[in-house]
Amino acid sequence: MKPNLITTLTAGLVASTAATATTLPAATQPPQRPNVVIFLTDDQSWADTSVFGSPDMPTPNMKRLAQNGMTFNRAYVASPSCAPSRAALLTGLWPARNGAMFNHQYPERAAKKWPDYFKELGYEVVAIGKVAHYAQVQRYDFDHSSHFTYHQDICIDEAIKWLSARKSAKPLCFMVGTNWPHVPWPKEGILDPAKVHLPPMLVDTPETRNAWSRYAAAIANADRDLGKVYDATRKILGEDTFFLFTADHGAQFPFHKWNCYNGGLRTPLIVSWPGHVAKNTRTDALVSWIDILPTALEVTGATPPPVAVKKGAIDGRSFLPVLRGETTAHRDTIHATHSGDGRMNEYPIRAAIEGRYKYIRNLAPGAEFHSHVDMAENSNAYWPSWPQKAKTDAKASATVARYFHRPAEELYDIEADPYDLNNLVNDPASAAILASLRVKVDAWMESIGDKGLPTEREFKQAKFQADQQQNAKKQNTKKQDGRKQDGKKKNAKKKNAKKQNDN
Ligand SMILES: [Ca+2]
Repeated sequence: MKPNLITTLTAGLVASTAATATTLPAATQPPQRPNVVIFLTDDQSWADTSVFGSPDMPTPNMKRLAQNGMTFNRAYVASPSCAPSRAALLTGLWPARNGAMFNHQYPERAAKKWPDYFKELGYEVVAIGKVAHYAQVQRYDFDHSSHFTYHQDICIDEAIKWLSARKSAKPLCFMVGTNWPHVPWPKEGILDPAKVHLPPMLVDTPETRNAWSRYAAAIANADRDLGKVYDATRKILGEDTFFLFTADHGAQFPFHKWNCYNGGLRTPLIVSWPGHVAKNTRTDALVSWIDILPTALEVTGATPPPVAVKKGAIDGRSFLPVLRGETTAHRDTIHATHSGDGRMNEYPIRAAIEGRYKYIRNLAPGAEFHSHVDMAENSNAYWPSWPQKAKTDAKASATVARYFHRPAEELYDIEADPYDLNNLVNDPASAAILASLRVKVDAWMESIGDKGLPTEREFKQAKFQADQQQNAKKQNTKKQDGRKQDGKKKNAKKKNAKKQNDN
């Protein structure tokens, strides 16, 4: 069944197109393209699921999904913050090529996007919950999108309601995103703070332990949501459903989100597709979030766009052969980029991962690193406990210093050092791989027209202008609403006066 999938589906499509004018009896209906379900969690680091051995994070549904499909040990997002990560997923293009490099930035209108591809194939394409960056989803032209505002946590039940009531006979591409485990985490944690297992790059304080316990509660919510959507889609759409779960980037802890360390870039990715993907398997194939769109397209029987830096081509490559067990390798090298939001967080980074190594280039190493973690008041109650402990504790002091000040280059053996603690840039034994990855990052940046800091400035300017237009639009709408309200008040006054006169 496996090797002939595409032929079968393509033949099915041709027959299906020819059959649309004259409806065939049910028994002779050609096979439909498979339904595709993409489920996203928000701000979940790769390590924070029992699938990757976490002793703290209760994720029975993620584990159940892993038992029914393939888990990727080396999956990475293209950028460690919401908007650029999701824009890369939804376009198959690197951030510098799709227009969304900064957080909260929207990809260019001209860029072909996920719904465009699937509509061309006859799919109904739907996004419920946080799929793009919140309300940005409205500009992606899905057939239906809803419940995408900040922590609109009813989105999962609403997605299932929508699916249960669906009447369309079209194949469905159903994208559902929970806002969990994004902050604000539940007020009550679910772990005993004394017994939590903090990752080694965090400063161990009672406040951090409490935050970790609350993050675990948020992870439990994300896992519950995954379970609901997984069960409902299998029940309603049937077993021949391609189901992919992943997270947009890591958690809101230092050295996680907004960083190119593993806590930010490396992501859980699990795919189940009964009859096509072997159960309970793991792969070391190196894959990127930009590869998910072409993979999903190939799953439908379509030929994904070519991989090239030109119009009509994308950067992502399908990893369907890995899923079918035809190969164990995908990419040799993966890249990633981070810019920031230009407000609380701006720290341009480029990165490459190859084999067991990760190379990070900080484009402005003289600048201090900041993020919501240390800048946003009240959102991270644990942060003040870090500089406080640093006053008397050498390890905490080194961690806090490392948080604010980064060297120009970093190199990690991520197999031996998955938490990116030991920078090998000055290690003579790593000189060859360092030189090689430097060249690869240069070549990659050049190939996509990324000039480093000048490109950062261009994107920031574009974001600034787009923000201004958006604000002007909001102000206008407010004024118009105000005028309408004034008009209503005047009318009501007139009516009232008339009433009183009538009396
Ligand atoms: Ca996110």
